[in-house]
Amino acid sequence: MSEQLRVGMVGYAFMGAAHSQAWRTVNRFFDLPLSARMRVVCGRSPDGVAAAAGKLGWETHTTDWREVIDRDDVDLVDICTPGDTHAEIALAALAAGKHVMCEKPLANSVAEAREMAAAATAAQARGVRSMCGFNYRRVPAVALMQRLVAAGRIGAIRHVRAVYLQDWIVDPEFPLVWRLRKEVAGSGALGDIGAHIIDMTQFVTGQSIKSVTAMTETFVPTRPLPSASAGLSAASSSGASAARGDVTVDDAALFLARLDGGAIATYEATRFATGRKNGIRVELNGSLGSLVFDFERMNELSFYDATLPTADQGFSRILVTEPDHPYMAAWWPPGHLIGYEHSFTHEMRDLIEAIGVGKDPAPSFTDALQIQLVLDAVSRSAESTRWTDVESV
Ligand code: SOE
Repeated sequence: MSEQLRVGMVGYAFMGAAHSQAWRTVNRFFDLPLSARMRVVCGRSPDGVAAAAGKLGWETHTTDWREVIDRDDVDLVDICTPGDTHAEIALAALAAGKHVMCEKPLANSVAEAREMAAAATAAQARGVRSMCGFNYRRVPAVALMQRLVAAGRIGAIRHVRAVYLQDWIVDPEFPLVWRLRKEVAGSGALGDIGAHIIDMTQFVTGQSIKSVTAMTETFVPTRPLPSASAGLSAASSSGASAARGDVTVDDAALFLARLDGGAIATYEATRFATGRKNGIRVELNGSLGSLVFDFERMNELSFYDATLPTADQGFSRILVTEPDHPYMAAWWPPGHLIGYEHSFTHEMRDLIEAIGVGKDPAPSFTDALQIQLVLDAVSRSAESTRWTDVESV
């Protein structure tokens, strides 16, 4: 039995459940230097957190996140709360010498993200590791895309085309949940889902966004206030009251970008793409070929190899289920598919591996700060209607 990595998690809603299944599963499929132990889960509602502990598999529970950090039997703090609490919890955890896993986006502002990145860098000297949770880069097909680009298989990248499309707030009577309030979520579609495609495209291309020109839109400016029963992420318009409040974030964010390796890019993140539930698509066009990832077919990667004889050319579908595909050797025999939740298991795999061997996991808080700087440039550009440079880390 390997040494333990004792985890305390703060937050137990959607992301908390996703992380919990990853912590539960990871050592059962991957051989790792440390074995995750789910010591304590924290949430604000005493009944809610007690129920979540039982359902998700945590040994104990508490309503006080400071207790999670103070406990001697917690080595890592996993932050799955809304963005307005990330900085305070992460900074306290790092100061206490705990490793930190923090859900994306890292923070609600550049100032907070800078402070978190500086604290994480300082903590590295004490062997304390931290990582930001951009799970989609751990989908095997996305990791394979990165590998093929790095191997030069599509040559010099000219175009990057990325969309993240949802439709869960198309109904104007959908309540004003926390994701629609700037003071809690930081931004709307931009930070929540735009951040994912920023991370995915920078990860697969190895290029960073250096300047943007953007527009954002809020189609429904007021919404019914949620009733107490609506929860943090009410899934429907039931549970709303008659009183309305202001939506203070973007419903959609679109931008053009220049990357530092010469590629030009388009990005679209929206919660108003009616019929698109969680549609993520990333396409790269290079001098030697193209690659396309579509989350609705997440076990596949499309590859157009322009170096083949003309008669043999065409988009081919790689089924990413072979043992020599990223992460796949740990799962099922070839041809057996995996799902959304596996991306989180892979995230914890990489985190545990890094902590166990004493290296820094990626994306680091500094990597996540750079994404925050892109989000900030997009917001500034949408306001000024001008091309805007991304500040340097
Ligand atoms: C809500 O838009 C959300 O849960 C995001 O917060 C996640 O990061 C995304 O993967 C799915 O949608």
